[in-house]
Amino acid sequence: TYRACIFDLDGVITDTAHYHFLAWKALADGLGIPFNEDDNHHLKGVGRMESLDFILARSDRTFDAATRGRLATEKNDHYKTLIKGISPADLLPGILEAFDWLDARGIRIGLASASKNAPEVITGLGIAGRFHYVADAGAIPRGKPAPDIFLDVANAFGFAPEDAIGVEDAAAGVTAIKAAGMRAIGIGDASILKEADLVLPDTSALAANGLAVLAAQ
Ligand code: B16
Ligand code: MG
Repeated sequence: TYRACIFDLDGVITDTAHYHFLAWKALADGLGIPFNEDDNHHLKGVGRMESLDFILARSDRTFDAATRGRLATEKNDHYKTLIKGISPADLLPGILEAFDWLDARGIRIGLASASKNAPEVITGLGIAGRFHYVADAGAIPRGKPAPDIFLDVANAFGFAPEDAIGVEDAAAGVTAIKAAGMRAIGIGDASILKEADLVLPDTSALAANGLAVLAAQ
C-alpha cells in the first residue's frame, strides 16, 4: 500500500496544455518560427525555459539570455490571461472521486507540478484546499525527468519514497517518479508511458482502476 499520492497537474487534474500551446504558438508566430499541436507534445511536463529553448532551436537566429527572459515573460503573461477563466468545470473526470477515495483512507495528497502557475490553476479549479502539500516549482532546481520535485513532496510528508505513488501524463514525469523510487500511474498512451507500473487511458476510473489496484499491492 502507500501513505501519499502525488499528482501532476497539467494533463492529470486539468487540461491546461491547450492554453500553453496557444501562448507558445502566438510567440512562435511572432518570431516566424513554425510550431504546431504535434510539436506541443514535446513540451508536456517540461519547464518554461526548456520549452522556450525547444522552440527557439527551430530558428536560425540566436537569442541572448536577456531576450530569452523577455520572451518567456511575454508567453507567461499571455498564458496567465488565458487561465483566468479556469473553473471547477475544468477538472478532469474522476479527480474529485480520487481525492475522496484517498481522504477516506487517510492517504496524504500532494502536488508536483512543474508549473509556476500551479497555485492560480488549483485555486481556479476550486481544489487548493484538497492538497496537504504543494511543491513550489520555482524552488526545485532540477525539473522532470529528475526526481527532485516528487522527492520534495515525500520529504515534506516525512515519508520514504516507497511509501508514495505518483500520477503523471508525461513520459518525463513518469521517469521522474520512477527515479524517485516511487510507483507510478501513467495517464494516457501505454506505448509512451512504458515505465509506469500501471497505465490508464484517462482519469475517469482513477480511484477504482488505479489507486485501489496499487493500494492492494
Ligand atoms: P509554467 P505539469 C508543466 O506542468 C506543463 O506540462 C508544461 O507544459 C509547462 O511548460 C510547465 O508546467 C511549466 O509551466 O510556464 O506555468 O511555469 O504537467 O508539470 O503540471
Ligand atoms: Mg503533466
